[in-house]
Amino acid sequence: MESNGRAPAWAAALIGLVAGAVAVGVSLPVAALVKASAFPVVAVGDAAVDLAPAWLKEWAIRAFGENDKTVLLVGVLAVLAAVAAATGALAVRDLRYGLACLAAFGAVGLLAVLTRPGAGPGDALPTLLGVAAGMSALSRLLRRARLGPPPLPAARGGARGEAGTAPEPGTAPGTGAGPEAAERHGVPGPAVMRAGEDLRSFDRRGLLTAALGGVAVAGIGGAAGRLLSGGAEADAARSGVVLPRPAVPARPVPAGSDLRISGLSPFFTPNRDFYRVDTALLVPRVDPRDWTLAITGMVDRPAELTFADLMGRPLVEADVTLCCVSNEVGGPYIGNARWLGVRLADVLREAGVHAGADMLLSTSTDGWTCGTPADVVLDGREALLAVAMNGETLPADHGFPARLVVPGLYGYVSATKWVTEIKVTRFDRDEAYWTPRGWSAKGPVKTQSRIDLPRPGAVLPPGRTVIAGVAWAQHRGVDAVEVRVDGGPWRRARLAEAPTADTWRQWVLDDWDAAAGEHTIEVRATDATGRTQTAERAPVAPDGATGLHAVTVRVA
Ligand SMILES: Nc1nc2c(c(=O)[nH]1)N[C@H]1C(S)=C(S)[C@@H](COP(=O)(O)O)O[C@H]1N2
Ligand SMILES: [Mo]
Repeated sequence: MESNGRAPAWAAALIGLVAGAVAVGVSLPVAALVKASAFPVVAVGDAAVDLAPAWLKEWAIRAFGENDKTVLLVGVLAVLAAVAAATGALAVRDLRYGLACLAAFGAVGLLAVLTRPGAGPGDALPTLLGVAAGMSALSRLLRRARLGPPPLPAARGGARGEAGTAPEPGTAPGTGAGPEAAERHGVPGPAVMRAGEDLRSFDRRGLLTAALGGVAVAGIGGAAGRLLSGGAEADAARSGVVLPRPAVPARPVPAGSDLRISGLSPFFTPNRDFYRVDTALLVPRVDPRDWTLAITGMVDRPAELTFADLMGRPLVEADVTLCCVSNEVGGPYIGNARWLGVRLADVLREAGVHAGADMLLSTSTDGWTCGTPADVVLDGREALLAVAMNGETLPADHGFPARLVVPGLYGYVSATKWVTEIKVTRFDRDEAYWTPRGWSAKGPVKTQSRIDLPRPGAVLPPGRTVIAGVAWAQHRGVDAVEVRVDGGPWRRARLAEAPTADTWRQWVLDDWDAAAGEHTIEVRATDATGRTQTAERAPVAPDGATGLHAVTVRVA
């Protein structure tokens, strides 16, 4: 026991942290039962993603790459922990301050949860129960540490708060305002005073055992949350999917599409290496048995497709290179895959698209939306509702149970993952997620090329050196790639084959005779419409970066 009831700083912080952990731990299983997006911690993170200005998001993507979400979640948890510790510090002064702090934080969580797309009043439950549990834990911890309101000498078993202290949740109001309480606000007798002082001296052991109890509650809550979330069931259902054979197999990949040069991006990007870009803080894990896709809006026959419906239809295979509008010149957010799925145009034609409709507004389980030009999807290209990627059931990261893939458009206007609705509409009536955030409503892919070899900053031996990379102009096709060194003449690289105009093409120049010194290598592509990519630099926003990829190396 320590002296005179003053709490050491660590005890205050511990009390706050454990109370916070109990709040989070209790809200988790409730959210698992209600819905994942009703978990306030993630809702606050999601809201932060949606509210963050475009420049901040671009900075985060540039600074943290695909780890940006982990960084954000860690950030949210760090803020939570700091607030929890502060709550503890306030609570040891006066329980009411601590409770107010928890309530304020609960209000932030509620606001985030209730403003998520598709939120209902029931979504408040995880936050409310979590905050109530946190409040209860806070007062319990204080009491066990003998830092809280002292129990009344007359009523040891049922320790009550001082008059005016917020009642502990779960107790009948009024019990603390009896005659004893009134007495304690008068001039208390010496015996009462002594008893109170004794009880208020810090009980370290009491706090630690209570803290262990709180941690156990939080841990059990977290484990129950995992069990109840159904993520495991969704994963199991995904593993159980048997992919049908394609009714229309992909065009054969010509020999020589993959030059198999070590360090050069392979023609097909393995799923584990495929870039991931989305706004989802936690990857949605959708059980295909609960999933449906609604075709709504300007159609004669609105429809609803189940996963079994999709799998029962003739499936088409197509090789398509997907890239992100946020990809800087030379950046990594591009990959090529073999997709298997239903032709989106068939589904739309069955529904009967109205004349005058020019936009497909697709929505994912997490509320993200995407606007795709209808004419592009209907012009005969292999626009798919994909269920598989590179011979594997769509990975959860890439949109299981189904996603859209449209050759020739950046992902933000075409590639909705975890898609649940396609509304046929008009660009002058509807707006997709990124449009009010500073990105163009339409996003055709710009002709681009990238140097994979040599690596920037490489130190190379003098002599013959391989320069190689990829170039893309989806749905137009790449016709030529040229390379120059130190601003010299442009030289034609050798282009690898490609099955269609919808994928990237590898290229190589293998006779550069590197002399000692520093050299800058640049590349440019020309697409099948005869247009050469511009050297003029443009940032990624609003509709994709331009400029030439340049790599500087040292030969020594
Ligand atoms: N549901 C959902 N789908 C989405 C996004 C998203 O944020 N949410 N981002 C899009 C963007 S910007 C891109 S570039 C592609 C990336 O697909 P990938 O992660 O499978 O590579 O997904 C698209 N589909
Ligand atoms: Mo993107």
